[in-house]
Amino acid sequence: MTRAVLRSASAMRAALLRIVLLPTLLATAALSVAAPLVSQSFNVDIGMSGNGPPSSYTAAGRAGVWNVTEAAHGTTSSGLVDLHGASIPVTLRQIGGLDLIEGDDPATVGADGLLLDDFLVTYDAGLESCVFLAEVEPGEYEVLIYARMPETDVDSYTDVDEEPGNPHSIVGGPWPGQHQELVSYSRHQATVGPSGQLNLHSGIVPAANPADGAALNGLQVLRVDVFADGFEVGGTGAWSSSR
Ligand SMILES: [Ca+2]
Ligand SMILES: [Ca+2]
Ligand SMILES: [Ca+2]
Repeated sequence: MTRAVLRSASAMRAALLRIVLLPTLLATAALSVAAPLVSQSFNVDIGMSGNGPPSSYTAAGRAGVWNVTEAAHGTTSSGLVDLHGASIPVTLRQIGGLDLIEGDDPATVGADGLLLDDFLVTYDAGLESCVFLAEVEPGEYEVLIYARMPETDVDSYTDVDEEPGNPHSIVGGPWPGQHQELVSYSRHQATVGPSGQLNLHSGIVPAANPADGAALNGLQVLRVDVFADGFEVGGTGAWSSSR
């Protein structure tokens, strides 16, 4: 009897403790939801594993950790990290780029070569290399698509579904010694809605010879919303001046 009473008293204390603690726990949960979520800017080198640029490498966007994925046709890559190396829930599904190629342009050296000299290729005018990003935090993004073939007379045709008007860019040409818009990459401004989808493509330029191929070397996804705490300060800043 005594033991039962003791247990009962102990259970009552535990219940009281829960009642006292619960509002605190709820308040903590509310705070963590209200705080800005982890930045969703990230860099992806599409190519051979272990062959990514260093995190000091900016390319045409922002420096930060480079995810590296072979992004084989029909596969979904997960475990991505943001520029700071923190895990993000974003997944990357690739469809259409059937060949992963290591093709060295002697002109691209150092980290530029690590990004550009490995890439997916499509040789089918009706089949682009498509990257379907999911679980992207809704918001405004600047998207850079690296789409340069090592052959300087072959171009690629890029676009982002979530860019208003869905404009297409033609990317290619001799390496100018550094990244240059429409030579090594195209720049897009995209709005990610509640679906969290962000889809980008690199395909054969209309009327070009499909046998020459079109490349997808990598991508940078830069969130341009500015949070109250200044954690995310925007994209490259080139967008507003270039349009
Ligand atoms: Ca090279
Ligand atoms: Ca690489
Ligand atoms: Ca690459």
